[in-house]
This record gives sequence, structure tokens and C-alpha cells, in this order.
Amino acid sequence: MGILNVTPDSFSDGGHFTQVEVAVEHALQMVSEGAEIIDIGGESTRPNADPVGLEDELQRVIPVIEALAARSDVSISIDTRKVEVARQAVDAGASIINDVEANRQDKAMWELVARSGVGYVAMHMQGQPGTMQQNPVYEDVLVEIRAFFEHSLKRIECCGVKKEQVMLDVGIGFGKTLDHNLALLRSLDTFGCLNRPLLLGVSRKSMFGKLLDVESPKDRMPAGLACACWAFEKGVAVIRTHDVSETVQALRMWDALRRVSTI
Ligand code: 8Y4
Repeated sequence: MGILNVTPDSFSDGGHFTQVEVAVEHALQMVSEGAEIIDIGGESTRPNADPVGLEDELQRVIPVIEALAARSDVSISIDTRKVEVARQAVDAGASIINDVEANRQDKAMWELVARSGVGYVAMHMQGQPGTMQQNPVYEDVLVEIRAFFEHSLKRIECCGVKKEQVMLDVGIGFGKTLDHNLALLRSLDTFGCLNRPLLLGVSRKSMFGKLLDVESPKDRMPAGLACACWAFEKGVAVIRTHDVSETVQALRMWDALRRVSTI
């Protein structure tokens, strides 16, 4: 899964048409590098990011989804917490809803998933983006996230969603300390018992900055590749990444090494 951020700061100032064009070209580049899903997001979930209004978020993501769907058969995932954005994204050609707020109270997002039949990524987050990193506490992070997955699958299925539509994601960095993130990464295989595909997003995240003392997100790619290989070995189905060609190469190599020799 290649990440396509369509927040204004991710573009030079070239006007709306240019911005859509630049975004679509970037998406097509990732497809040519081997991405099978493009995850399009118009709202930053970083702790001190400004909240985005509905109209702004729609204006950012919908034209990009329409233009990409017209030019490629790649699966399009919409990264949004807003049901209305998800609804219009599905109408525009998205086939997956990536929900970092699967801990939501309201059922409307799941009713949309049920009605439309699209895929749904249920990501774990403790708290809310603005405050989630202030003091994350778990009694046992593995037990609690497994319980969250089981509970969420039940609630989602109650809205008419088929289990087969759902992927699960531990949500690295979302209300978790470095130790919580490491514990989850070490034990990714313990979520296999839920019988749903797992998605993992570690690309460029700040846990690498803390653990490895790498200031710039772009310099954290090697750490992300190590985690991608680790996660692949543990059975994770989808890797969410900024660095598609590098990730595809690392995983293809890993796969070749793992294959039982026929000589
Ligand atoms: C540089 C750029 C450093 C971005 C960090 C970041 C996940 C996700 C995000 C994830 C799923 C991010 C939308 C955080 N992370 N969706 N979204 N899983 N399913 N930070 O782990 O990429 S945004």
C-alpha cells in the first residue's frame, strides 16, 4: 500500500489542477513500482496538526480519487475519519476505507461499509490524535489490542459488514509508547488467531527517531524496510509505506530466501 498525502503542505504552490496532477502522477509512479493499493488521505493525524473541515477534505481527496480511478485499476483506499468523505470517496472510485478511528462510537461508518461492500481497515488507536501520545497506558498492550479487535469485529458485523471485508491494524504510534510499539511488532503473529489479514504502517514513523536517533523522516527508510521484512515473516498481508520500490524489492528478496529450494 503506497501512501499518498494530499495535504496542502505536501505540494509546492501550483494551483488546484496542478496539485491533482502531481498527486495522480505520484500515485501512478507508486503503482509502477509495485503498489497494489494507494491510500489517499487529506487530513493529518499528527498531534499538533490543524483539524480539517469537511469541505476542505473533500476538495483535497475527491478530485484525486476520480482522476486516479480514470487512469488506473489500482485499488484505492480512502484514509479518513469522516463518514461523508468516505461515502463520496467510494462513489468516486475508492474500494477500501482506512479508518484510524475504528474506536468510534457512531455506527454510520460501518453502515456505509455494509451498504457499499467495500473493504475496511480497522486500526487501533488509544484516545484521539491530538492527545494520544501524551501518556499512553496499557495494563497489557497485546491483550488489550486483541480484545479491541475481537470487540470491533463483533460491533462491525452487527452493522451488516461481512468479516471478509475487514482488515486489522495495530496502529503503530497511535496512543503507544516506543515500548508498546516494539511489543506489538514482536508479537504480530499473535493476531493471526483472529483470522483476518493484518495491515501494518511503520513507514518513517517517529518510533524510529526515538529508537535509532534519526531526525529526518526520510532517513528512516531502512528501519521501515527491516520492519516490513519482519512483519512479512510474521504473516502481515499489507505494508503501508511511502517507499514502494524499496519495500517491494526487500519483500521480494525475503520471499526468495524463504522459498524452499527445489535443487
Ligand atoms: C512521516 C510521515 C512520519 C507520516 C510519520 C507519518 C497509519 C495509517 C497513518 C497506520 C493505517 C503516519 C493514516 C501516520 N498511519 N493508517 N495512517 N495504519 N491503517 N505518520 O499505521 O504515516 S498516518
